[in-house]
Amino acid sequence: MNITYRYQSAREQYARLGVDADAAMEKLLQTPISLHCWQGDDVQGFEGSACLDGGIQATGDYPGRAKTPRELMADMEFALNLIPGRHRINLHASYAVFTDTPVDRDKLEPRHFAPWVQFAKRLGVGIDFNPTFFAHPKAAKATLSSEDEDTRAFWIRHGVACLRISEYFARELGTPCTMNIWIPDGFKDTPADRTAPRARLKDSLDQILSCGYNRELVRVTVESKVFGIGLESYTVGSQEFYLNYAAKNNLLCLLDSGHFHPTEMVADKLSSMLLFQDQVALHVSRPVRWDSDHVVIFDDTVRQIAREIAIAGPQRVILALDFFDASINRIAAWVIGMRSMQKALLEAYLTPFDTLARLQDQRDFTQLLMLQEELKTYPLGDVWDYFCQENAVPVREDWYSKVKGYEQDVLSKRESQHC
Ligand code: RNT
Ligand code: ZN
Repeated sequence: MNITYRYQSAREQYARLGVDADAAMEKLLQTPISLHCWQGDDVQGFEGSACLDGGIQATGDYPGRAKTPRELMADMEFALNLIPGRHRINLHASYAVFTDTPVDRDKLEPRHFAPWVQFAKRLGVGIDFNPTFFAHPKAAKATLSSEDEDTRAFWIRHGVACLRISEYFARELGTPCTMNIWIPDGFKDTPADRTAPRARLKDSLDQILSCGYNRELVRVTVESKVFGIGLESYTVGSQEFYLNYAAKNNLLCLLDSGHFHPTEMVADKLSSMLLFQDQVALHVSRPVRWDSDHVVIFDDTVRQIAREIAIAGPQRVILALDFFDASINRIAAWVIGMRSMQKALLEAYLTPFDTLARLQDQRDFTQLLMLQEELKTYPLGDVWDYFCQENAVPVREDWYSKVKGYEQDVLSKRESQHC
C-alpha cells in the first residue's frame, strides 16, 4: 500500500491521542546520533595493531573489514546514505592517518586527522572524539591510574594531545566536539588498595584538564564501567568516581548501557542525572550476559532510553552508539543499530506523555497500563516508512540489497585477515 496514504491514516490515529506525527518526525531530524567508526574495523585502528585488549573484544571473522582510512571512510559513507537524517561521526585516536612518519599516541597532532576533517566537511557532519587508552604496549598494565610515573605521564600527554585535536575538529567543522574518556584500568581479583589507583586517576585527569582547552569547543565526558574481561573485581573508573569527578569539574558523565550490573537500567538513571547536570552523554550498546557490545536493536532497554530522551528533550542527551560485531556484515551492523535507535526515538516522540503522566498523577494505574499496552500496536511503522521516504533513504528492508551489492562489489574483494 502507498506509503503516503498509510502515513495519513497513521497521522490521524496519533492525532486522536493528541500526538502530532509531523512534529515527531521533525524532532527525529533534530536528534543526531554519533556513528562510531570502530564498528567498521573491529576496533583495530590504523596503527597496525593486531589484537584488541583492555577487556573489550570483537568476536567473529565476517569478511570485508575495512583496513585503511580510505576503506573505512567509504564504508561509513555507504552506511550513512542508508540512514535517514544528518548525524555525526565518532573517532578514536587510534584512527590517525599518517601520511609521513607515524608518531606515538602522546605526539598526535591535529594534522594527523586532516583527512577525517575533509571527509566530514564533504558529508556535512560533525566529529566526536575519544583518546585511545588501550591496544598499546604502554596500556598493558594500566594507563591514567598507573603506578609507573612514566607510563602515567605518557597517557596524560595523550589526553592533552586529544583535547587539541578535539578543538581542531570543533573549529574546522563549526560544531562542538564531544571528547569521551574511557580507560580500561582495573584488577582481575580483589584489590589490596582501592584508593591509590583512583587517586592517581583523579590527579591524571586534573593534569589533562588543566592544559587550558576551550570548553565552548570541547565537551569532555567521562565513561564509567563496572567490569571488563580480566577486570572482573575492580575498575578504577567506577560510576561513583566519575559522577563525583564530573560534578566537581563541570564535565559530563557518559553512560554506556553495557557498563552496569545486568538488571540496572540506564534509562532509569537519566531523569536523576538531568536534575543535576545540563546534559548527559550516552553510548547505546547491547550487553548480552556481559558487556558484549552486540548491535543495538529495538528492544525494551533502548525504547526506555528513547522515552527518557523524549521527555528530557533531545538537546540534553548527547547520543552515540557503541558496539562492535565482527560476525556479521559490518555496514549492516551500523545501519541496523542506527535505524533501530531512530525507530525507538520516533516511537518515544509519538507517545502521549502528558496523558500518561496525568494518569500516573491521578494514580489511575489500570488505565495507564491499558494505554501503554495499546500504544504498542499503534502504526509506528507507517510513520517510520514515511520518514525514510521523505528523507530519501530506502524504506524497510530495501536497504539490505544495497549493502549486499556493496559486499559483492567492494567488501568481498578485500583481503581477509583477522587476529
Ligand atoms: C569500552 C567502552 C568504550 C569502548 C570504545 C571503543 O567498554 O564502552 O567506550 O567501547 O571507546
Ligand atoms: Zn562505551
